[in-house]
Amino acid sequence: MTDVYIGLGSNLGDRLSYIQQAVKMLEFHDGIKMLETSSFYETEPYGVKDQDWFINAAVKISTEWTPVELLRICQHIESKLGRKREMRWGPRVIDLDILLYGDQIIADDILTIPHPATYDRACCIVPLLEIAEDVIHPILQRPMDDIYQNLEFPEEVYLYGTKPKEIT
Ligand code: A4P
Ligand code: MG
Repeated sequence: MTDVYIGLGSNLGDRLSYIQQAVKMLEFHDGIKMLETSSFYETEPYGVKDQDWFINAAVKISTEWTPVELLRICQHIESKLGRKREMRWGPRVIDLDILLYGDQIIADDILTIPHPATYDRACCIVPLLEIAEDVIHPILQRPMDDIYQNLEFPEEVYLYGTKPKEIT
């Protein structure tokens, strides 16, 4: 069994419901034990700026599925929830990213683990921090909160429901 962190994001339609449904589908999937769920956050879009804000969250699971098998499970959940693959970094009803898979480092055509978002995206790191405080990033060899403290251009991140009204 390996401890794995998965990041969830949505910025289309009923964002909250998509994230909640995806968490449940992971939780009740064969061979996956749900260990922890982060709070939900509203996050400024990274990459393509001209799109709605996201809701992001992260979960910690324990699993025997290999990284590629887990990717297929995540993609199956995405398509069950109606995700269509369109623009890179563009709007999506649900996105599941394998952020960390134990301390494995993978870089091939199918998978990049740790996920690139774990280096520099506040929208990914803030939820992750809540449930992976003591985790050392396998490539950077630094704890997640140290990575967070040193982000150069962090996107804005608010706990769900606390985003000031003047921010659209
Ligand atoms: N892939 C490689 N490594 C992984 C991994 N660790 N986990 C491959 C999951 N997938 C991985 O993904 C494209 C391909 O990535 C897959 O076929 C898989 O083999 P995708 O989900 O189809 O496409 P995508 O998500 O549009 O592309 P990408 O590059 O993964 O985008 P990101 O990096 O996920 O960014 N802003 C905020 N605030 N919050 C967000 O959640 N998300 C994005 C998407 C942009 N801006 C955002 C957010
Ligand atoms: Mg993705």
